[in-house]
Parts: sequence; structure tokens; C-alpha cells
Amino acid sequence: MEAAGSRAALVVAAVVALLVLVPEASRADRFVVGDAARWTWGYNYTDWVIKKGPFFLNDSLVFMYDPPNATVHAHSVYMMRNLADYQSCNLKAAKLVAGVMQGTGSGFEFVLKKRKPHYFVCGERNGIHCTMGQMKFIVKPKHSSCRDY
Ligand SMILES: [Cu+2]
Repeated sequence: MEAAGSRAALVVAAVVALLVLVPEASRADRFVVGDAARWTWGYNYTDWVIKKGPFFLNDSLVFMYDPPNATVHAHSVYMMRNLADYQSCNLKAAKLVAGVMQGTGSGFEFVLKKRKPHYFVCGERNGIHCTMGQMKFIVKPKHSSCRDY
């Protein structure tokens, strides 16, 4: 009887440990940028970030866009170095994250690994997709211990 009792206690302890440890270790959300609109001209991604956030470390952003063809403009993903370049859509020092062909199929997945502001923009047409097309947003992932369940 006592053995069964301590086994039960062990099972309870194991379940509690799983409940506490597993979500923290493995939980990461995956966001399709723009949802149904995907990564495209004219969608307000700044509003999208406000609606979807906060974002946490190890969450991923999936950029989906068609390859360029006769009817579809090319899109891409660049990361700006700082807020000033982001605000002015100045691509001179920007880093290419995903080229025009990389948004097809299941899209391009970017995992948020660093706790810093990420300045994402579309780099096409010399920054016009960023300025006129609103294809820009900032994400600053929080530490996952700040996540509330
Ligand atoms: Cu674009």
C-alpha cells in the first residue's frame, strides 16, 4: 500500500515537472507575417506587429511572397542596421535576409534569436516598397520567461 502511494506521488511529481518545464523549454510561436495578406505592397505591418505582439525569443516570422513574374512585383526581406536607416528606408547598409525567390512555397522562416530590435523592410525598387508600400516593421523579442500563459 505504501509502495503504491509513493509511486503515485512520484507520478504526480513527474507530471508537475513536465507541466512546468516543457512549455518553457519548447514553446515558440510561428507567425506568418501579414497573415492572409502575406508579405506584400500596401499592408500596414506596423499595425500587424501591434496586433500580434509581443514576440518572444525563438518565435519565428514566416515571410511568404511570390517570385517575380509578369503580374507580381518582386519582394525581398532586408534588415536595417539602425532606426535612422529604418525610418528613412535607406538600404545602403542593409543586410539581405531573404531574396526575391525565397518567399515561395512554405515561405522564408526567420527565427528571433537575439534580444534586439529587428528592423525588417522590403528592399525592392530602391526602398519604394519600404517608403510608399509600408513594407516595414520593427520586432524586439522579449525573453521567453516574460511570456504569460
Ligand atoms: Cu516589396
